[in-house]
Amino acid sequence: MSTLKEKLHKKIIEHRPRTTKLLKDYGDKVIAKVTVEQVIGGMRGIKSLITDISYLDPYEGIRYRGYTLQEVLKKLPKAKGAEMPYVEGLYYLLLTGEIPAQNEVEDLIIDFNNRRIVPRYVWDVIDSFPSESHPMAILSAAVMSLERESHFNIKYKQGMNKKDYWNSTYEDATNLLAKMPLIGAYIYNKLYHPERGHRYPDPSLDFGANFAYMMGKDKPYDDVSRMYFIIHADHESGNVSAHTGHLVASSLSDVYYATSAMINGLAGPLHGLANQEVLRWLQGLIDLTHGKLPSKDELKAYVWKTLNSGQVIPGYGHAVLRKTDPRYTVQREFCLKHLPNDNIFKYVDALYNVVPDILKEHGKAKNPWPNVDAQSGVVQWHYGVTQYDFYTVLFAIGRSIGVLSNIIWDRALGYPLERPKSITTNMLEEMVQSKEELSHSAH
Ligand code: CMX
Repeated sequence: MSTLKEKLHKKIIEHRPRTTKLLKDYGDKVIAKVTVEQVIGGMRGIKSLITDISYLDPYEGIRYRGYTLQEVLKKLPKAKGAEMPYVEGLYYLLLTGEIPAQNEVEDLIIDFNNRRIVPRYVWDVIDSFPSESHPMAILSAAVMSLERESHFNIKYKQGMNKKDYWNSTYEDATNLLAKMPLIGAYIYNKLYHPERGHRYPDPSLDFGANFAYMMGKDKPYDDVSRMYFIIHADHESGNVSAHTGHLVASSLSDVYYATSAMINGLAGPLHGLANQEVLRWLQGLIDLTHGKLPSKDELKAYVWKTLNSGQVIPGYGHAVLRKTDPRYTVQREFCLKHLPNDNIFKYVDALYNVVPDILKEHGKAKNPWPNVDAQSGVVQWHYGVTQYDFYTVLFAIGRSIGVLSNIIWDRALGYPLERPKSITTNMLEEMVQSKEELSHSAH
């Protein structure tokens, strides 16, 4: 057993009695109430999911296993001369709650490298996609095609004990995660740089550096990739991609089905696709102003025009956050250090100074502050990844780290099939109306 898997096993054994006790001793204790607004309004804020991998505070932002993003970036081991930590170290942290030592991450990098071989049929599936297909549709199908490799399915058919579900799920999850950057880079090269042919991975490189190598990018794109995958990894359980992954896996569908489904959820413009929408929206503004940074009044007019035409401002607002997203701030700090004079960065920064006040005046969005997607495309564009349709694939590679970690723990703690109850509009009306109103409406 690898060091990580051994440690994980120990943590699972330690954790199980906590879940058992909660269920046995406090199973019927009420911890929250549900309002009509929440039922109609997409279940906002209903405390009905459990995860220890990450927690999202509305005012502070995300914490991974109790660590803020700044702490994660500071504490996780790094390659020599690197600014950003190894992505493999984050997987270790999310699974165990512990910051790994340098040698533990190095072991894991070797383990990941051994799992990188992608069957040829995956390339065939990608190659067979018709032109103009969206990279997220291709990614989802490529992951789905790998389903036949599932260890979980083989073991399940052989009659596996429930207590062992986590073990083959760990194997499936780590196998898939190791392959995700290769699949992403292959899609990129096929769609936008077919002249490059098939680039093979470099076994001497870690997750982020190998991705940069396969994308044909020099330093500091290795750090850009590490930063990108780490900050997008998890955002607790209720967001569309994480929740979809969890929901699908709860029926004991294997991680290939669950990850493909989470990719499909991430591909919507209100969620992960917003990073592509931000760049599309920014390009509209840049074209309008012929690349010359507009005045504050011109910016305001552009923002109002978008709002008045009934569209959302991409990259702003959030279902949970009520302040500037720390994932935005991490990327902004990277931009200030590495690309302070980048023209698009200047546009993004200028918008930061006008959009929140406008959204407040507009009076609809509960959170007028920027989210992760407002900033992420700018970094990619600066380093030559200008094909913004591809940005959500990068998000998906990162998000798979958190979703897969969660699924392993879901299996370890025996979380059941997810199955909430729905009601009809008639039932809801009856629940809220007083007896008098009911008899009145009956006449
Ligand atoms: N621009 C304009 N209107 C916005 C807005 C924005 N950026 N954010 C919210 N609103 C509007 C909503 O559309 C909603 O309008 P209606 O009452 O007409 O339906 C109203 O304000 C209230 O919405 P909310 O409760 O503040 O936000 P939700 O929880 O419903 O939605 C989100 C959250 C992210 C979908 C929304 O803020 C949005 O559409 N933002 C722009 C898209 C975006 O950046 N998405 C990426 C989020 C991060 C991620 O998942 O990657």
